[in-house]
Amino acid sequence: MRDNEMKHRSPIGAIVGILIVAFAISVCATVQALSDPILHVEVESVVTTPTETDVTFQLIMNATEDTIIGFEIVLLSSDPFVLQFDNTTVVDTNSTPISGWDFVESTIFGNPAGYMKVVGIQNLPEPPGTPTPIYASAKPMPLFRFNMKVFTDQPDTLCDFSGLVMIEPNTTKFANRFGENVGWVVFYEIDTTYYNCEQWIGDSCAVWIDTLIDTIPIGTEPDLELIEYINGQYLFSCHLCGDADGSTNVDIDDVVFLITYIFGGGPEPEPLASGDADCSQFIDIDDVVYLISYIFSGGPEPCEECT
Ligand SMILES: [Ca+2]
Ligand SMILES: [Ca+2]
Repeated sequence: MRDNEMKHRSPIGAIVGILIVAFAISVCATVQALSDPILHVEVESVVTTPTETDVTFQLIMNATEDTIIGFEIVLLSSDPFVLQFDNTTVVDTNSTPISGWDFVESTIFGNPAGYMKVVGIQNLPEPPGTPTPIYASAKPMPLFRFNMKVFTDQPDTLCDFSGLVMIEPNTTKFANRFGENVGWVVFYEIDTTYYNCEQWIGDSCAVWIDTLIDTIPIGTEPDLELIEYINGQYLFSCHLCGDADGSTNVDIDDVVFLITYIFGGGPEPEPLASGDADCSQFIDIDDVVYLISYIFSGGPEPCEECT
């Protein structure tokens, strides 16, 4: 039976050529776009002081629909002349991966070092079921920590200076246990040069039907509907939280200053955030109570990230 035989139809094939189409997966992506992202990747923000020469960041991830067993993340500094990557201290403070990854390495590049690539892989243990680091869950998990070096011999110039540690989406990938990129769209090449022959006459086909579509993956790119990237911010703060009067220490004078500001129309703290002793983002009576507790009753110290 030759009716079902497939044969190359070169004349039409040459005319039709090859169509490049984002195919099939786009249907899936359309459905997914209506739901929440399946990956959240975040560089946590850091508030530090201008005299700090090493700043440690943590990168965390929340995978809601798939188990992640590998990643390749490219980070970049918005101000590499101030804050540069330092690959000698990538991963945890003990030089071990936070989440039990089998292998993590980092590479810095750029001059000054404004880029860093970190690669981690995890071999699933046998038999399956043994705990692995990044199961799909609603719980954010740390992937690794990394240090950045501060380059300046004039710390005072960094007062209230802020910048970003950004995630480069187009080169950052997360792999699941099947070796697939999570949150990426696959683009296919559709080859229409092959057809079925319905009726043969001798060695020639009289009637061609039913295009056979041969699909070949030709590329991928991140689907930002599926992955949420959150950049980290660093801020060099020159004020002490709770030091409402700017005296460089925290004492009863700050309580008086805050009470006068809140209730008596007195001057506001400079900068305003220095009056936010509990880092609630507001300055109110709670900060007064917080400071009184700290000064007189052994309560917790003023917070560190009043911005
Ligand atoms: Ca003070
Ligand atoms: Ca407050």
